[in-house]
Amino acid sequence: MSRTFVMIKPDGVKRNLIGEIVARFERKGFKIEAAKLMQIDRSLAERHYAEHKERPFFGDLVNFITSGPVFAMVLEGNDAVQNARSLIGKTNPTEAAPGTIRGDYATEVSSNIIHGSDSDESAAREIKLFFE
Ligand code: 3AN
Repeated sequence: MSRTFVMIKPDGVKRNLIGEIVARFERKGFKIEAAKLMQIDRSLAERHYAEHKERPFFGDLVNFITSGPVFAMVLEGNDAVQNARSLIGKTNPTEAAPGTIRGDYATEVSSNIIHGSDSDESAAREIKLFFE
């Protein structure tokens, strides 16, 4: 068993998709270890997205993720990082397969509904950032 960090972004919360999305993870077999609705401040946003600091979309990304509440979760399951990313789908919703969360609910990369850690190291870092 391992853990991953998953966060429903402000667009997903505004569209009332929390229940729908949580249900998909539960049906897949994940256990919810922790969860909270919270407002991200700029300092936390900049630390969370530190790896994208030099990218042209960094400012928009920080503005977007701080634009309203997010729903942050720690999920536990087999190969948690990879299994969660399979449910989430590709970063660009245009390329995300139907049946995935981004494939079913999003149309553009700048508001793609949900975040999931991309490695065990990122998961540990992000869980610490949001839940300690
Ligand atoms: P993922 O969230 O699938 O791991 P990353 O880590 O490459 O994808 O990107 C982090 C976030 O940055 C994405 N969830 C998306 O919201 C945003 N993003 C990535 N690429 C772009 C882009 N070309 N234009 C705007 N936003 C982007």
